[in-house]
Amino acid sequence: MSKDPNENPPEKLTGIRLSDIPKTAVGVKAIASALSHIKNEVGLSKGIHLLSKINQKNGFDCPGCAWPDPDDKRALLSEYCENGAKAVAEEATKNKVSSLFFASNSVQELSELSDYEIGKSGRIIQPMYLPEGASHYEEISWDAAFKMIGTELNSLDSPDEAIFYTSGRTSNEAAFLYQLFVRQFGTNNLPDCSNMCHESSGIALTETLGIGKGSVTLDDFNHADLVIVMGQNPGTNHPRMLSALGETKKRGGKIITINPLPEVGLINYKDPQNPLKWIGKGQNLTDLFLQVKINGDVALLKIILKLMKQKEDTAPNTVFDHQFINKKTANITTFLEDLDRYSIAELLPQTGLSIEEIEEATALIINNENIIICWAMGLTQHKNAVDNIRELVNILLLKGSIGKKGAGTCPVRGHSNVQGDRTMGIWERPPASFLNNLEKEFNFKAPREHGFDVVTAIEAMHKKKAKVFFGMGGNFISATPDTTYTAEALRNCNLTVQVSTKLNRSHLITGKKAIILPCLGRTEKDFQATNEQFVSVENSMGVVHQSKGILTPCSTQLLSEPAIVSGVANATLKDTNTNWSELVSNYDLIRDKIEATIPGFENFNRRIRIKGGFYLPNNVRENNFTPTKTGKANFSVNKPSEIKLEENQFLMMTVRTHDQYNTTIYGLDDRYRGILNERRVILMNEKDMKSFNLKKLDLVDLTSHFKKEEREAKGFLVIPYDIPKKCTATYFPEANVLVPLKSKADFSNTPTSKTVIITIKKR
Ligand SMILES: Nc1nc2c(c(=O)[nH]1)N[C@H]1C(S)=C(S)[C@@H](COP(=O)(O)OP(=O)(O)OC[C@H]3O[C@@H](n4cnc5c(=O)[nH]c(N)nc54)[C@H](O)[C@@H]3O)O[C@H]1N2
Ligand SMILES: Nc1nc2c(c(=O)[nH]1)N[C@H]1C(S)=C(S)[C@@H](COP(=O)(O)OP(=O)(O)OC[C@H]3O[C@@H](n4cnc5c(=O)[nH]c(N)nc54)[C@H](O)[C@@H]3O)O[C@H]1N2
Ligand SMILES: [Mo]
Repeated sequence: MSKDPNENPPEKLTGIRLSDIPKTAVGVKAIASALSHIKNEVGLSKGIHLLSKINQKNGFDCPGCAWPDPDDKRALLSEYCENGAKAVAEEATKNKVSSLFFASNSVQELSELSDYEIGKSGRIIQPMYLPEGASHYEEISWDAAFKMIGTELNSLDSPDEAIFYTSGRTSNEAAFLYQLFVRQFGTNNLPDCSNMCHESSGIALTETLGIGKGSVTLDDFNHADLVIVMGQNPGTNHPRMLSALGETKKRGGKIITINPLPEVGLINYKDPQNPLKWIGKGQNLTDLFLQVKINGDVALLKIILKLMKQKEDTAPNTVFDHQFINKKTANITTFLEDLDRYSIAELLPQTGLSIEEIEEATALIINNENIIICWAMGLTQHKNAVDNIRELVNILLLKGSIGKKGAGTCPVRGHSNVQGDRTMGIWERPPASFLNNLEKEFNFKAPREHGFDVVTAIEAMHKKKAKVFFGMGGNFISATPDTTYTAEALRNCNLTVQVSTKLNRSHLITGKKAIILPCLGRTEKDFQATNEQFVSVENSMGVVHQSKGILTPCSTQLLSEPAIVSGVANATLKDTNTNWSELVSNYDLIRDKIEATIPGFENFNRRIRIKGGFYLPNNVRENNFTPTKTGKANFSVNKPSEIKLEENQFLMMTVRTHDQYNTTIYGLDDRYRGILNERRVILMNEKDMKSFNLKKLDLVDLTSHFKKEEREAKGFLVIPYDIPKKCTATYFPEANVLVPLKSKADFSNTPTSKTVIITIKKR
C-alpha cells in the first residue's frame, strides 16, 4: 500500500539556500526563470512558439490564473508572465508517463517521492488501472475503463454515494456536460476547488450585492483613484495584475496593500509587458502598506469604518454618499448601530497596527472617490472569511463606490476557469431555476437535494457513505486539508477515478481500485468527429472567450474532457434522452445547449467567435441590486476574529511559493522571499524566535491544535522573516496535514488554511 503523504516525504530536506529578498518583482530574472523552465520542459523553439500564442485572440487561454486579458490590443509575446510560462511548460513537458513507467514503479515507490518529483514524471499518455490489491497500475482500454466506472456507479445503493469533484481548469463545454451527466445520474454531489478557494466571496457577494462574482472590469483600473489589495500576492499568483495596478498609478491613483507579509511584487515591480523598463529601478506600487496580523482584517476594517463615521458625524456629507445609500442600499441603521458597539481601543490590538497607519488609510478612503478593493485567499480562508468580505463591501457602500466606472469589487479568482465552471452548474447547491432549465431542455428529473462540498465529501467518504470518487482534474489529496484523514477517506472508496494531464499524488492515494483517464491539455489541438474544436472559458471579470490549443497532443491515446464525460455517460446512464456522442462530435452543439439553459449566453456560438469574447451580464456593474433578498445592496453586521492564543501558540497561514501552481511544484525556489531550494520552512518573526530560543535554520516540528485534537508535521527549518509577531507562514501543500478538516469558515465551509493554531518544537 502507498504510504501516507504526511509520512513521506517527511523530513526530506532539499538543501536550503537563502538569498537577499529582491527589491523589485518581474524584470530580467523573471524572464530568465520563465525561459529556463520552457527550455528544460519543452525545448526552446517549440516553447517560444507556445508563448507567442498564450492569451492571444487566436491562441489558448493561459492555464495559469484567471486574470483577464485586455479587451482591445494584445501585445504579441507579452500577454503572459513568468508563472504563466511555467504553467505552460509544465503542461507541454517532454516527459511522459506510460504503462512502462508504471510497470517499473510501484504505487508505493511513487508515493515516497515528493510532490515535486511526482509532478516532474510528466504527462500521462494512456488510461491506466490499479486493480484491488495490486502494487502496480496496468494498461486498460478506454472502453473497459468506461465500462468499469459505469458498473461501479450503477452498483451503488444510491447515486448520492458517488462524488464528482472538479478543479477549475475544466472548460465550459466539459463542465456543462459533466454536471449534466452527474445530475442525470441522480446527484448534486459536485464539490469543486472553489469550495477551498473563493466560496466565501461568492456567499458574501451574493448576499450583499446580488451576484457571487466581482463587479470591476480591467478598464476600471484605468479609472480608479484608489485600489486596495487585501490578502493577495499578485506578484506571484496573478503577475499580469501588476500591469493593471501600474496603470492605476500612472494615472495618479493610489494603492494600499493589506497583508501580513511585504510581498515583493506589490511593493515594487517592473512592468511585465514593457521590456524596455526591465532594467532600472522599477516602479513603486504600494503607497501605504498595512502589515496586518493574520485574520486581523475585520478589526482593521471596523476601525476604518468607525473613523469614517466619526468624520461624517463631525462634518456631515463629507464622507458618506447619502444619495447612493438612500436609493440603493438597505440595513444601514442596523449596521451603524452595531459599529457603535465596538471601541477602537479594543479592536486595535487585533490588527497589530498603529492608529496612525489606519488613520492614513482612512484618509485615503475618505479623500478618494473611485475605489476598487481586490482580494484573494488571505481573506477567504478564515473562520470569519465571509465577514471579511461583507465588511469590505460595507466600505464601498458607504462611499457609493460601486456600480460605476473605476470602482467596485475585485475578488481575484484562482484557476483559469473556476468562475466558468460555477456558471456552468458545477455547484453542490444549484439554484432551482438552473435545475428547472436543465430538466426542460434535457427531459429528465434533476435531483433537488443539495450535495456534498469538499469538506462534507471527505467526511462522507470517511464514514463510507460515499464509495466512488471521480475527479475531473485537480489533485484532491494534496489540495484538501487534513491529509491523513482525507487519505483514509479516499482509501475507503471502492473506486477512485482521476481525469488528469499529469501524474500527481491523487493517483497514488486511491480507493480499493483506481483508474486514471488521461486528457488533452489547454495547449493541445482537439479533433472530434466533425473537425477541430475549440473550447470556451470565463475569466475573473466575467468575460467568456475562446481557447484553442496549438500543439499536437502528447499522445494519440488522449481524449478531451468532453469526450471522457460522454464515454462515462454512455457507459453509465441506461435511459438518457441525451445523445452524448453527438454533442461531443461538435462542441457548437454543446454551446447551443448552454445557450438554451443558462442566462447570458444568447447567440453563444456567434459571440464566442468574436475575437476577445463577450461579457456576461453583471447586475452590480449596472448599479442594479434587485437580485438580493431586499432588492437593494445590503449593509451587513460582521464579527472580528475571536482567536485567543495561548502563550506558546502561534497563528500559521499556508501560502504559495513563487514556484508552484497549487499542488504542482514547478521548482523549489521562492525567489521573491529569498528562500531557495527548500519548501519545508516556517517563516517567523525574529523577536518570537528569540523569546522561544530559536535560531535561523533550526529544525522544528509543528503541532496544530483544534479543540482537543492535535496534528503533527515534522521537519521544518525556521526562517526569520518580516512578519507580525505571533504570526507564521508555511507552504501548502506540505503543511496541509496540519489544517483540521472541521476548522472551516462559517457559511462557506472553506477550510481555514490561513488560520491554523500551532505550537513549535525544536528538535
Ligand atoms: N503562479 C501561481 N499562480 C496562481 C496559483 C499558484 O499556486 N501559482 N494559484 C491560483 C489559485 S487557485 C488561487 S486561489 C490564487 C491564489 O492567490 P493568493 O491568494 O495571492 O495566494 P496565497 O499564496 O494563498 O496568498 C495569500 C496572500 O494573503 C496573505 N494573507 C494570509 N493571511 C492573511 C490575512 O489574514 N489577512 C490578509 N490581509 N492577508 C493575508 C498572504 O501573506 C499572501 O500574501 O492564485 C492563482 N494563481
Ligand atoms: N493549505 C492550503 N490548501 C489549499 C490552499 C491554500 O491556500 N492552502 N488553496 C486552495 C485553493 S485556492 C485551491 S483552488 C485548491 C486547488 O485544488 P486543485 O484544483 O484540486 O489542485 P491543483 O493543484 O490545481 O491540480 C493540479 C492537477 O490538475 C491536473 N490538471 C492540470 N491541468 C488539467 C486539465 O486541463 N485537465 C485536467 N483534467 N486535469 C488537469 C494535473 O494532473 C495536476 O496534477 O487547493 C486548495 N488548498
Ligand atoms: Mo484557488
